Amino acid sequence: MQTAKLSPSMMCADPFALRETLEEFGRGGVEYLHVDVMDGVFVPNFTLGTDYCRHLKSHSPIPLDLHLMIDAPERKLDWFPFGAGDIVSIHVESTRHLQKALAAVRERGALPFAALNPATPLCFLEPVLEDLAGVLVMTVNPGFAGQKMIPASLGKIAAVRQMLDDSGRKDAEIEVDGNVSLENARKMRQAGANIFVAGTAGLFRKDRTLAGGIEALREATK
Ligand code: S6P
Ligand code: MG
Repeated sequence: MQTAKLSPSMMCADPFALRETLEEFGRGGVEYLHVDVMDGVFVPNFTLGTDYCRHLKSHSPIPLDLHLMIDAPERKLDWFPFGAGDIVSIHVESTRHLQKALAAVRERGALPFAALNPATPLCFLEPVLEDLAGVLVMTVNPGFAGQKMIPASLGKIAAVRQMLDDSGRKDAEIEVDGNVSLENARKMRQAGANIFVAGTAGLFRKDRTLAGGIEALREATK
């Protein structure tokens, strides 16, 4: 099983305390900063954009985990700052040129992930198994924080793990995004996930400090 990694969802972070938040993430050794990019077309919301990514890059050494929820991402990759060590997730539903988009991410030295909405079947991954470094399994419908995990997600994570293992891609990672609470994180880990997007359910909570949340998530995903 791959090492468990944390990717805090920056759309859930307090925008007035970003400096302290990034310092805390540095101390906690978080592996990625998850940046939700929404265009109001692919998903019914707008969120973080290219300048925000640039600011994160210049204020923190933590690699970015770009979650592109935008139409035709292959035409927009040049707008974003990413390179070696960063993850870029392309939704299979967002493009007619999935392989091209994944290859373009790889060409820039980053890690191409294919993202699946909850109702998207696994077969979309088959033609691109060699092109991806990982799969992002959405455990809620993308667009908003604070939703409940769709129960079928756990079976889907296990099925993706099986598919990757059976096709000689034991090295490929599985990221999960949506309602990663301590309880769900444990189940997602058991099902085969190893990168956990930490949002309002597990990390950005009033009853826990960020340091406490990181520690609790580490424990839940051991
Ligand atoms: C949702 C987005 C996510 C959320 C995250 C929030 O469209 O892709 O990354 O920010 O899921 O986490 P939570 O714990 O509030 O569901
Ligand atoms: Mg996301």
